[in-house]
Amino acid sequence: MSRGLFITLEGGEGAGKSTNLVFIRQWLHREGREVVVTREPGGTELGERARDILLHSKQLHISPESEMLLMFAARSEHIIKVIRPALAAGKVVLCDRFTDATYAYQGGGRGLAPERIAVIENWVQGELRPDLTLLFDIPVEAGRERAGQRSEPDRFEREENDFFTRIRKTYLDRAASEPARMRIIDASRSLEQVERQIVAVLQEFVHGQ
Ligand code: T5A
Repeated sequence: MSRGLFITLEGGEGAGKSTNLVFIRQWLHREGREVVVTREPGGTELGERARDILLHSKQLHISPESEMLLMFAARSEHIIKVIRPALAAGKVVLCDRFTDATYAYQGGGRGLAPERIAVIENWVQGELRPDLTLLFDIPVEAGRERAGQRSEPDRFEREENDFFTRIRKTYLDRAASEPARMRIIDASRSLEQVERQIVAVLQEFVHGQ
């Protein structure tokens, strides 16, 4: 049986995570891997309900602390019911956002100290960390323009550019401090060029296992 692999996709708004998730799933399938595609917040019934509160309760003021704890409550359920069982069965878990998003959004964006996030991370996740994280990086304005061409903005998408600039910086700082796990994809390029970068990283990673 293959070893389970935990791959996460991260990045600011409109960076192209959801678009490229399909491409990555297909690539892994061709490599003969069974893939579980999931997302955060979400991935379980509780997680999807928490997602609804977090993204769509536009009139509700949620403190940064409560926002972080709700993300981790959803994550705890997700880890117990979806992520750990799939990894134990030798599958690849491909997750649209995970804890790097908490450091970026609740840490960088909302101003919570990373040390406080780390306490909850260790408590909820134990030793579980992604094996590989693809960080889709794009300048804030360009990402927001792409995202804005779609539907009504959610609770996060209503924030100012400064909020997203801090998020981008936090992501890039984390990638610089963990270059083996977190690989930066230049998401401002054409879809074809983005796919080429993804394949280069996946080939190196999957064939290196
Ligand atoms: N959150 C999440 C936290 O605050 N803390 C946490 O701990 C977690 C887990 C989740 C929100 O929750 C927050 C972060 C988020 O605000 P989400 O829907 O998962 O929300 O995340 P979003 O970033 O809002 O998702 P988006 O759909 O906006 O971004 P994507 O998935 O990165 O972008 P995508 O693929 O939908 O692409 C956007 C548009 O660009 C086009 C696509 O066709 C699409 O129209 N596009 C391109 N166009 C040209 N060239 C390319 N290379 C393109 N790639 C994509």
